[in-house]
Amino acid sequence: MINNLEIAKIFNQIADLLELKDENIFRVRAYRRAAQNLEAVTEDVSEIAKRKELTKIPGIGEDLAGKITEFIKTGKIRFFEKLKKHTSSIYLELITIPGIGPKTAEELIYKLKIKSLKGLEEKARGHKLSGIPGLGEKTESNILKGIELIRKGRERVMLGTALPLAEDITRRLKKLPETGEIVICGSLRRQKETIRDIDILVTSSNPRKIMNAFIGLPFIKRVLAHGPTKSSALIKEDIQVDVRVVEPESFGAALLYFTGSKEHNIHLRKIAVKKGLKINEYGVFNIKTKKKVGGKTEEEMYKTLGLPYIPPELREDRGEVESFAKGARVPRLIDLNDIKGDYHVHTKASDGSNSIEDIVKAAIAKNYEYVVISDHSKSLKIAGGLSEDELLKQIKAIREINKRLKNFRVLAGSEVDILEDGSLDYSDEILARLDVVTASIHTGFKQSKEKLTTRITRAMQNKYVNIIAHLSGRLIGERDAYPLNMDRIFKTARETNTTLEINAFPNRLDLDDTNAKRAKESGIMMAIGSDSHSALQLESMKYGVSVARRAWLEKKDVLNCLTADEALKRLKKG
Ligand code: DGT
Ligand code: CA
Ligand code: ZN
Repeated sequence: MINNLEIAKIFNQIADLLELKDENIFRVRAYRRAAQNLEAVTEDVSEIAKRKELTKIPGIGEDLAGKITEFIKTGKIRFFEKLKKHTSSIYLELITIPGIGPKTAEELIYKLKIKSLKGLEEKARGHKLSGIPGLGEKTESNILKGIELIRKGRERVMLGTALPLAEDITRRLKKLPETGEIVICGSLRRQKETIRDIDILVTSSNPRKIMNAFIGLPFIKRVLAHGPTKSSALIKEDIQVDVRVVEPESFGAALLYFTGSKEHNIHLRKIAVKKGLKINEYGVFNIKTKKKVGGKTEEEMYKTLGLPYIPPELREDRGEVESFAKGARVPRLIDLNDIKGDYHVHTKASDGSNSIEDIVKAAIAKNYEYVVISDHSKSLKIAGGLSEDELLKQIKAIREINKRLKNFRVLAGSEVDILEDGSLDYSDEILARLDVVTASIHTGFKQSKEKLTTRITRAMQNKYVNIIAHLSGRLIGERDAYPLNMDRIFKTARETNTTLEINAFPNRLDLDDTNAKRAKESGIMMAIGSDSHSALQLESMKYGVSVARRAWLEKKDVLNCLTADEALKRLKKG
């Protein structure tokens, strides 16, 4: 499945590069449309290619079909490689900075002779960017922030990027007869929103075989260390992967150690010492007798410390150790199987690529019972927002589709823009006809904390608004959260019975884990929305579930775990 998304990404990058070269706008659009349509295809393109049916995908003609075939065969598209070579790397780097477009990048390179991010940073600090059209003092500080974000982004990758790669590696290593247990550890097992490196733990009768197989994987770019039981390598996405083989007798101890977090482990070690025990990656030992008293399983490790099993997502030393040591109940965290519906899906009526019927099919395949269609509202023109008429037509179409469906329901929703003054993009009269009204901010991020907070609380006070989507507006590695008075937001959400969304799109994850936990503690329900723009993206639900788990959420906290009828009842206002 990686193929489709990988190729879509390259097509988008080709579009960017062509745009830089002032290429024919239709050609640019053709690549973008092809990319979006590829993302919407639920079957692996290599399967479609085998049947010679690539040109049946909308927007894919002979030329693009050829490029897809080339990628499947060689892992590369020569046209793309050539384009990249002929575009200077500083150019490519500059346009990734938020606020710098192609024209500004050109000016920076030719007028100011910027040759590196570092050079740009120095000039911005020294206020030397004025004189470049479109670049004032405010932009200088934005550029500095942008550079900082990009630096951070390079050190850490998103969960949604790292997880499929790690799963691909473990899937391949699992095929070896010498592999016993194999588990992804570290921050990835704790499902943190970003990850620095991939840690994998294996038990095996033949460690060397595992090591050789690992460093021989096709996507390994550079081997950093190759030992008898531990190897490290960079994969082609420039992420470091560490694989360790341990004895089955120490597997639990190693799992605990390499899952972390480091802070959680340090806390456990202190508890151990108080009990006359010592723990490390090999097991639990009695300090006096030096005898090993446990280490085969994680459960056993926790038990010897007088603790119940603590799920990896809670191991952040945010109070879990104290609380469970005192006998508090370990929450029964939700998991993907508990999800009965998706609260945030776009269709081709606005900026998505699939029809309602396509989405329904994909949702049924996921065993969902319902899905909320929530296209953009009229003001959001760049995202194809629906006019009142179009929305009313869509609601009617949804009612018709429901007549034909058994055991599945489409709920008519909308992602209504919260305008700059906190009013909504549709009248109450229109909103009243929807099953679920989700409101969110897409413009005017630069308002003050006070203004933004009031804008959102005003939206919550509307009696038709059920959910606030992507509350903070952050885009991981791209845009920070805008400032909000969270106490006021939570208080108003509670008072108005407004649900907060956990947006599951991999670069949003908004609410994040800490805010979702605080929302729960404030008595607020949460709804997970994949924010899908294609049927394939319904997959992102799992990343929303990760956030929910890290926020200690149980079924009772999450709307998706209710049936449609139960959820609609809970969403009622007043
Ligand atoms: P990351 O990679 O920054 O996203 O986060 P982690 O948690 O995966 O950190 P990493 O890869 O440095 O180490 C993996 C685990 O190994 C970590 O969660 C806990 C354990 N570990 C690493 N260094 C230490 C240490 O100095 N002390 C203890 N107790 N544990 C450590
Ligand atoms: Ca790690
Ligand atoms: Zn949105």
